[in-house]
Amino acid sequence: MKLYYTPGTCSFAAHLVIRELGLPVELQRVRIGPNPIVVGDGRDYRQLSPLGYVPLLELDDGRLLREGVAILSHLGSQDPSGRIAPEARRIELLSWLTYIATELHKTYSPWLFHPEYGDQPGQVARERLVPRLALVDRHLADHPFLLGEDFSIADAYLFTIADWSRALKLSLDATPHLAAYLERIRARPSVAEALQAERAPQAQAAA
Ligand SMILES: N[C@@H](CCC(=O)N[C@@H](CS)C(=O)NCC(=O)O)C(=O)O
Repeated sequence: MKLYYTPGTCSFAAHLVIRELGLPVELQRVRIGPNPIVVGDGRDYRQLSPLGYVPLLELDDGRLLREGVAILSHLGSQDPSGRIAPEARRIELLSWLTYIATELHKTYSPWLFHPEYGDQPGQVARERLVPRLALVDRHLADHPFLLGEDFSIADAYLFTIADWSRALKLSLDATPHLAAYLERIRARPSVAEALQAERAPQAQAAA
């Protein structure tokens, strides 16, 4: 399969799950923005993703999977142990994925990836994120991961998104459990592997 990704964006969640599961993948870097292109061959990326956003997963049979939550769910179903997306916790998992996608991801991202909007959306994002991250923090006070003992696809997504707090200059002092959780996940070998692969010369060459 091929993952279309952009460093520093939400596509990292899918990449992290791929590394956690040791799945074979070809990385295809995308330059997002007003004229998104596939880095390397310069193709107009909107031919693949009409709104020009990552992630996009191309399966070995050529099918294209769009939308981060769907991609994470597909990848989760590839885990033979079932631990990264446990079927018995399906609704709880869906609840967290939806919360991250709609309450967190889309509160951070318009400002982060569109500096042309100026700073006001960033200020609005910070104010909206404080209570939303506090809810997560209360949950993590009693649980090492969102579903309890095991790392799940929701953790890959939450780590990717909540880590943008640094770029947004949003202090996590008021959410210490979340801050500790992010450091715990950052220490996982999959994070280093994914970061290294995204920085590989082949991925950088035509950037
Ligand atoms: N609904 C999409 C949104 C993905 C998304 O927002 N991707 C951002 C990066 S995190 C992007 O590619 N933005 C490009 C742009 O805003 O031009 C999903 O959940 O997969």
